[in-house]
Amino acid sequence: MKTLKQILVVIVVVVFCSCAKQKVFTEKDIQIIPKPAELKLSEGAFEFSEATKFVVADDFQKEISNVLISKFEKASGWKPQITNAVPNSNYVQFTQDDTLKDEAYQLTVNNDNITIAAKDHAGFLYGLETVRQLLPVAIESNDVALNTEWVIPSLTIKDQPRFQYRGLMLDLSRHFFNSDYIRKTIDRLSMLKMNVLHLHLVDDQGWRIEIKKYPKLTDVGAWRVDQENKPWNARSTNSPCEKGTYGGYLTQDQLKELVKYAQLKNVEIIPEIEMPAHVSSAVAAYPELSCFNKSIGVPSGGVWPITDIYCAGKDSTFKFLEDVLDEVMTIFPSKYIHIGGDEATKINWKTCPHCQKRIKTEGLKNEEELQSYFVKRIEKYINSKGKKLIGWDEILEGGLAPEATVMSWRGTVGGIEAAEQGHDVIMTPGTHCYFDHYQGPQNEEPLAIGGYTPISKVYEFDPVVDSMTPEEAKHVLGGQANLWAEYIPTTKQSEYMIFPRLAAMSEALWSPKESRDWNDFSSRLETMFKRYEYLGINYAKSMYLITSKVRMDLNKKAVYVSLKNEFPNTDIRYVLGNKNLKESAIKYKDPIELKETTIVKASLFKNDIPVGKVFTDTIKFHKAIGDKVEYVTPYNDKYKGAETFGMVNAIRGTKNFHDGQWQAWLVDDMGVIIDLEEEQTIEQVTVGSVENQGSGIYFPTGIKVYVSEDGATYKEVGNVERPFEINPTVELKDFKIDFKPIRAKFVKVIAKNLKTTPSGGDAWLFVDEILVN
Ligand code: TNX
Repeated sequence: MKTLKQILVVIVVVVFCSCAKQKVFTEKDIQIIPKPAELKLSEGAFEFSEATKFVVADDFQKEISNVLISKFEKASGWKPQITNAVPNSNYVQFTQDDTLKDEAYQLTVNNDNITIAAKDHAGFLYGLETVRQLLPVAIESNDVALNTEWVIPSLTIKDQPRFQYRGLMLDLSRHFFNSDYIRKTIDRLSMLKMNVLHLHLVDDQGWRIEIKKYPKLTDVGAWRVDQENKPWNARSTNSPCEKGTYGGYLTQDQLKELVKYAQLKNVEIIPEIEMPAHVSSAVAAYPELSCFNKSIGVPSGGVWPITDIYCAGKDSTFKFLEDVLDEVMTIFPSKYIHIGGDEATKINWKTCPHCQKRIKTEGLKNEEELQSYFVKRIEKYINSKGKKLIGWDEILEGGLAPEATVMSWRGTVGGIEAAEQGHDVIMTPGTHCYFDHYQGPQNEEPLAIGGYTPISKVYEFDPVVDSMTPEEAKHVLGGQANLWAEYIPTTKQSEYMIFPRLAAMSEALWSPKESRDWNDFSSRLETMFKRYEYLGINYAKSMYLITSKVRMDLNKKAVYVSLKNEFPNTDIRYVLGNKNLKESAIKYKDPIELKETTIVKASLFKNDIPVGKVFTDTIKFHKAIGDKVEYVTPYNDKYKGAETFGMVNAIRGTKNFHDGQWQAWLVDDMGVIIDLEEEQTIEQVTVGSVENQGSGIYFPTGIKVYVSEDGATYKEVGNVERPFEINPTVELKDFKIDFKPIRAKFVKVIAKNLKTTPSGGDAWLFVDEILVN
């Protein structure tokens, strides 16, 4: 006979359980990124509680369970326990299933328990990461989240990766990032089931790995003169005598710790030791590594072309590299060593007696083949230690090393060629994988290197190219996002560029191709944003930004403004003039027609509430719209803008000087004559310009305005002067020249070019519009 107390307990438990399980889940509630290969929702749910046990069979399972348990401890206030024995109910269990593929897992959730079946550590880890993403986002909270039910739906998931290589590259050289940040990045990779962290440890601007046999690599090579106040590509050359103070490096102990940590997260760290170019930092430390033993300082910014490279003739260079690689291989157990190989300008090799001798004795045709010899010799060494070599696609030039894996960055062509030759390939084309590119409209984004790779573009990435045969496609191991760090001085900026684009990359590399669906992904992403917020990740909200396209109809003298953003079926609403967006916004459908100077304000709305940043643009009409423009000095062929009417079409250029709106002059001054068609009273001329010193583009140093009634005799009516100033940003500016009202039919504007940049190069002058009023 049961006692009354026992019966009561049973009733309470039943009532309690059935309450918790009242939540009915639909597919929409499941917001996992990357999307699992197969998912079947069933009725019911599992609720985590203080009594939930994690049943583990080994230390790895214990360690990964503890990570989730500590999240419960913080977010729920209670701590599930670990056990080796399977309880009657309410548990999470790991079960071995050797029939599953590498990294695959099967997750079964029912009212009573959860099982994660896998063959390997990775599978167990990913099963648990999926459980984490099934839980309410508050599981990421550092404070107790009250009123949260820790319930996940009953379901079966059968999941496995499409590609075995799913990577992210961090460039630690252009700006240094410490262990702490790398550790966080490893966590974030594994949350997205990414399994490679490629560390770019060597480049011109800093050597970032301790090598005990060559201490100067870090004593000297890890530090540069601080010129962070100047644009990357306008930094001056440092003398070897000047001591560097800006930089840093990772010790071997720190790197070993990271490797160990990454193993727990199924992330393989692949070190990249660049050669033969991108090594100014090493040459600064040991000048004898270069052809002519040239003493140089560690560069503080852009170096182009890269000529201070390793000598390929001296045997001592190879001795040095073998010593370095020996130490590298004791730190990193990875199957691969990346040796760079990109962007070597081989002019020193052409005149270096050692290199020329090598070309002769090895029977090589030219310097390209000498690079190929270099890489093959290093590959032999790496292979002899049981490792494989990866190089950037330049290693194809002059003949590929026999076992090499190619990382294709200049598009997919190199990858295709390597696969045709039967080599393995990792695809990282700049178009889809370069996270140093802009992800939103350039005017709204923090300074970046250039390019435009919004998250929707990353999401389209497919490492397998249509033209490949099935045999070639098998050689495609996967893909990788690269975050080059010339323009990434802080961890905040690094996070901003990586997230949320990494989520798109992870789905492109993990999920079956057939399940790719931008609408679905972008809605799941909003849940991921909430996770990022709890985790303190400075993710970009660029996909909320509105971009505009402006078109001019010269006959109607009307401008048409179209608006869009990256979310599908977006509800964009706008107002014209000074109206309030919240109160008066109208839904955007077709391009907005404007015939006079107007302010356009727009925002994305969600559930009738404006979200994201408000878009504002003023379309300025003026007296010269659509008028004939004659060029005193012709614009440069590379930047024609909108040709003849470009200067007077009311369409403004953006900070992206390739946007097709800019006309440019190299060294020459700008000189134009506008024919107003009939005599008019005018009192102001405005010249729109952009400055991007890193790209050699400078504001005019002065502007003069002349007017004429007959087009023959001109009279100067106004001018401005503007001396050169260092400017680390990209800036748009309207230069206004006011004068006493005057009647005129012709307006001549001369803008002075800086002509010579501070570092002695040719200066560009860019103009998008001349407004006459
Ligand atoms: C090219 S990608 C490089 C890097 C730069 C990057 C900037 C590659 C192998 N080389 O050195 O940082 O462009 O986007």
